[in-house]
Amino acid sequence: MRLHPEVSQALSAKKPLVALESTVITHGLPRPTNLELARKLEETVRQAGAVPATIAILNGEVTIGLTDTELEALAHDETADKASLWNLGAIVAQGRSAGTTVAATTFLAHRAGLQVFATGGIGGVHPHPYDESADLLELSRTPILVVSAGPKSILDLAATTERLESLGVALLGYKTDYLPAFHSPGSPHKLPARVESPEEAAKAFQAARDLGLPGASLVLNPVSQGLDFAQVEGWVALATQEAARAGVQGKALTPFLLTRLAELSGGQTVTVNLRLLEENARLAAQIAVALARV
Ligand code: PSU
Ligand code: MN
Repeated sequence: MRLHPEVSQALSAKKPLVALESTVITHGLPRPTNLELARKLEETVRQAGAVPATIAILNGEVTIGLTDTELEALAHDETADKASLWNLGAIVAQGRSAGTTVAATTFLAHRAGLQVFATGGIGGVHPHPYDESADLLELSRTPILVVSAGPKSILDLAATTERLESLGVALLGYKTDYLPAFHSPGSPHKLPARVESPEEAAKAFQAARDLGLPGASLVLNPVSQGLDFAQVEGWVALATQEAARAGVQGKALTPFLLTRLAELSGGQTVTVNLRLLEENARLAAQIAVALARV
């Protein structure tokens, strides 16, 4: 595991840090938007007073905090894999490069000693039988705070909410009582708790840690200007049918659906995806700053 010098300094000085995932760079967004976004997220975290640490696997090396040159290389690398828990060891052993999913980033960020992580949307339960993201399991056993705009809209939200409850993942609605649905700010699914500020989120996370709860605290941040829930549902239904017809499955499914949603919506889902990623990075940095004071 290689830490960027700025990241190790921040860790020893107990300065606020925010981990960022990289599957969104390698598989979640079109090029060259992916690189612009990756840079923008780091900048957003800095402006809010924290140190960013984008996590990825570079030529077999787990890297916590990429340099700008490394960020650029990863964003251009069309051969980069998508690293989750089931292929992490093999990618490292074989010297390959990969973006890390929420599951892999959660695992690696926690191992490196980081407490706060920002992403766009988490993986969850797909409508396809037995397709459930490893994000859920990893969030159930790693005590880290993750800021997202909810489970991605391509998922079965009711089932994902039930699984999060069963797995004991702490859910905190950020200024909302209902689960945000990634591209849309709301859904009909009621959340068990709500916080009104970064300080309150930091305190809830700290309390869960002090109690020794094994899982993550998921701060659910509704996107400020999102898309209509029913409209997104329509595009998702269409894209899901296409994926089934084309035989797309496994780890290729999420990237396929995100790409099709972008096309079907005339780019609207990408605009919203970028907005929510930035908003989540900002909130995560504010929470990391508050946590450093708790
Ligand atoms: N958030 C985004 N875009 C993405 C992802 C999240 O805005 O591409 C990625 C995350 O890395 C997440 C992954 O862990 O999609 C889920 O993939 P799967 O459903 O195959 O577990
Ligand atoms: Mn899957």
